[in-house]
Amino acid sequence: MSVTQTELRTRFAASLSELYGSEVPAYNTLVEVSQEVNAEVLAKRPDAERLGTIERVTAERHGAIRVGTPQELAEVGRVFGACGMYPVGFYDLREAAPPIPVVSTAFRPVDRAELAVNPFRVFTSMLVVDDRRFFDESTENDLREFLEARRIFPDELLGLADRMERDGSLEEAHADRFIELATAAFALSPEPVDRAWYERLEAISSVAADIGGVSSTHINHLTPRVLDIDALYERMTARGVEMIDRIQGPPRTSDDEPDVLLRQTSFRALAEPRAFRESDGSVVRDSLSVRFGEVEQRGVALTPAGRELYDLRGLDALPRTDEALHAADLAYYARSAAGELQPIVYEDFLPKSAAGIFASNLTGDGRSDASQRASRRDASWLRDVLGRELYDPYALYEAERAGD
Ligand code: OOG
Ligand code: NI
Repeated sequence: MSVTQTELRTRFAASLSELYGSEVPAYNTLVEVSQEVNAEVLAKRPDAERLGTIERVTAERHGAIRVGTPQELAEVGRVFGACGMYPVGFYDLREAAPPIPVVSTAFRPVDRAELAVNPFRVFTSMLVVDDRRFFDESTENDLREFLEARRIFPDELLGLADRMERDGSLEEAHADRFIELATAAFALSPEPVDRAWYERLEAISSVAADIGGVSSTHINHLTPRVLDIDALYERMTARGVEMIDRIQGPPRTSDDEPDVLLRQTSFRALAEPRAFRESDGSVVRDSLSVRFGEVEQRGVALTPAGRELYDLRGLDALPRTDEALHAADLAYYARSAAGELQPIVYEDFLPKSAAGIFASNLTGDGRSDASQRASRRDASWLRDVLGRELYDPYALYEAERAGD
């Protein structure tokens, strides 16, 4: 028996979910409460599945990972490529408030049918070590040296990934091995963290320390999808889980109005035990708070015009029915065989919310100097680094609307 890319993605998402649940038990609570809320919405609202079947929504996760070098990013592209997940969109979080020294993309399936079977996606950020607004020359050099000395993905894993992309299938034993190695690559490392180095980076940016201060990478969060994020927020709070102070993204709409884009919230980063190496060489147990539990609710994708209106004037500027959103070309809809409007779900991310989620889980705003030289990073740079096509989210929504 051989394993397809779709099947590999499904197994990889499940395996990461198991790993993350074993590392961050509060994540299991989040998944449990999400499923509770989803079952209730399904029982109560006849249109509960208009943005995806309950099977899809129940399996749906997005992960977030952070890497340090173009080479690591290209390798991430190969590992996810094996799972039928391709880079979509370019996000520059250096422009966010507060600024974060990373640029990002999201790896995800790009076909509707693939998304329907398993919509796993991973928001992937790369540290920009040569951006002088954050890192002076000596920190840049030290970061480069540290990052270039580490290997996140073993050659065996990359070899299996390439074989899967080339052949479109893997033998069962190879697929098992791929899952084992890929999951291990994202586990929290027991390797002691060099305290002085970590703290030097942390003073600049906690995200820089999380990426460049440790010798491996890890999933930062794994996010289930919920059909009523306000209900979830209340229920988590009632269970005694400390949530960040708000839900990011557009405000709640009433039950008969379409949900748009993406709403997200999270429970606060938890103190996790980590080993540290002190300057005298001794190793001590301490903790770091960098990983948190996020949850999301998805709505209809907006067109560029709809998005501009939303970014400038907020949700109130948009009409409140599918028909009006469609007629004004502000959101994407397909037509069912019966001629009904079917919302095309937003499959991507919102940089403002991403920055908000980053910020509410950071220990401090860090330090940056806007008068210093920025380094150029854009979609074409990202495409070159990845050595593969970088999809434009709007082009994907357009094609879907057109029925391509
Ligand atoms: C990524 C933050 C972005 C989201 O859902 O917007 C993100 C990170 O924390 O590394 O995951
Ligand atoms: Ni996230």
